[in-house]
Amino acid sequence: MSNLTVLCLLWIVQFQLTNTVNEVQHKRLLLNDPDVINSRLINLEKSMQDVVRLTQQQQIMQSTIAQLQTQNTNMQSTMAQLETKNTNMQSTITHLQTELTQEKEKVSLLSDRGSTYIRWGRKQCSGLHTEIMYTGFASGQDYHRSNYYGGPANMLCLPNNPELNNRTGTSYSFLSGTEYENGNFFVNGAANEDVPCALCRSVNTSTSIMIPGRESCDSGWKLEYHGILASGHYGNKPSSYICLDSHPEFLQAGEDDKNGHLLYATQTNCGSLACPPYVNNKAINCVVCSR
Ligand SMILES: [Ca+2]
Ligand SMILES: [Ca+2]
Repeated sequence: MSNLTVLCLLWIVQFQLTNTVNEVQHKRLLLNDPDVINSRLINLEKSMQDVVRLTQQQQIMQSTIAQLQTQNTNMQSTMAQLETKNTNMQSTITHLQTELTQEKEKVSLLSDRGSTYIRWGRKQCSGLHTEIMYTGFASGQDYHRSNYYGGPANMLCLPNNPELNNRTGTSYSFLSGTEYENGNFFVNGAANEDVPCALCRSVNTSTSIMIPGRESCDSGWKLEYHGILASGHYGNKPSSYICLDSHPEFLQAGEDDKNGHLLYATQTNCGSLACPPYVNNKAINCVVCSR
């Protein structure tokens, strides 16, 4: 080894040692530096603050979770109550549907009911919740036959579309058409005209009555028609009392005076009949009511 080499090696070793000593001295300087310590304290304080903040957030989240769990429990309870209510409502709806069906059946039955009456002197019914069963001819026993005074007293409303019987009668009981006798008392031009009639059905009612002496119906009753009381002549054969419409019509081509069963206006005859309230020798109102 040459001297130069040795010198070089010594220089290198010295250089390394010098560097090492400098490094050590530098590190000691950092550890003892107040700025470094202060910086580290500030960082530590920030970290502590972060920990505190995160802990607070965690507590808030735990509180929120607890509240949500409570709300969830309440909602489940509410859901259970609503399901119970829903079940009850479905039961109620089923019950109401059954009742509705029953009521509809009752209404159907009620709409099917009706009462009937004869409207004397008219070809049609009033049309006020009425339906016509048939229209036809008023009829009764002939007013006179020799000196006999027996036979039927009631009147009939014969339909205008008869189904005829081909057997010959026995000449002991007769049926004739009805004429307005009594001049034009019932209406102008009525003398000797023939009398129509209609069998009417008042729907949604169960009873029809004729009230003599009245021209209106009591509350709750439906007025079908009103008019005056009519019947046969006291010197003729018996005839029933009927309520002749206040605006009577005539049958077509019936103006000829052929007599038959005859209608006269009936009037009051005081005595056994209480006057008042009635008045002697007056025509008598009548009305047909239903309900
Ligand atoms: Ca006639
Ligand atoms: Ca006549």
